[in-house]
Parts: sequence; C-alpha cells; structure tokens
Amino acid sequence: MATIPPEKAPKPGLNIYGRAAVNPDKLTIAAEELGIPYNYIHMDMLAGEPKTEWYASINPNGRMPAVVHINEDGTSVTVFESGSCLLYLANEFDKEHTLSNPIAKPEYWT
Ligand SMILES: N[C@@H](CCC(=O)N[C@@H](CS)C(=O)NCC(=O)O)C(=O)O
Repeated sequence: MATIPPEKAPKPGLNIYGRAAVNPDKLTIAAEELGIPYNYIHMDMLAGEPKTEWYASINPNGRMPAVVHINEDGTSVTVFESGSCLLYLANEFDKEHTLSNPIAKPEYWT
C-alpha cells in the first residue's frame, strides 16, 4: 500500500479531506458550527489525488470528503461518504445535540 505523502498525512485530532465542493463543505460547515478544531487537507482533483493509491487507503471510492480522526491515545477512525461523516461528527462532537437529533427521536429519522 502506498505511503501517504507527509503534507497530506493526518495529524492528531480531526482531519477532513476535501475540496471546495458541496459534499466536503457539509463537513466543514458542521465542524465550524460545532466549534471543532480540524485540519483541512485539500485534495487536488486536477492532479488526480483522489484516485491515488495512498488516498484509496482513506477512501476506496476515491471521492471527497473523508475524515480521519486521530484520538489522544493514538487510535484512529477513518470514515468516508459525507452522510456517514456527518453522523460520525454528530456522535463524537455533538453530545448536547445542538446540531443533531438524538437517534431514538422521530426528528432524527426526519
Ligand atoms: N456520495 C458521496 C459523493 C462524494 C462526491 O461525489 N464528491 C465529489 C466532490 S463534491 C468528488 O469527490 N468528485 C470526484 C469524483 O467523483 O471523481 C458523498 O456524499 O460523500
């Protein structure tokens, strides 16, 4: 498996891989609204970065966005698909449900 280039490697904390487009923007908007510090890693589509072997280890679909969350204990979680990423951010960072609904409530499914 290809090594992630150092300038594209995730850092401790929340990392969002994206570009200026609607799906990645969903995550940066959510992170901003929740006040979560994050490291934004720009993916250059013209250079073909999303389809590289190293990015396939993060998102095998070769699309943006993706999240790599490196916890304080060094464990990490990788999530792709913007809907799944939003659910992950809500679960991890919106414990008070300021932006999301509790899973058991009808509002969640709506
Ligand atoms: N269903 C995916 C769609 C992701 C998607 O298509 N992202 C666009 C940017 S907004 C992309 O990566 N396009 C590059 C490509 O399809 O090769 C999601 O919601 O994350």
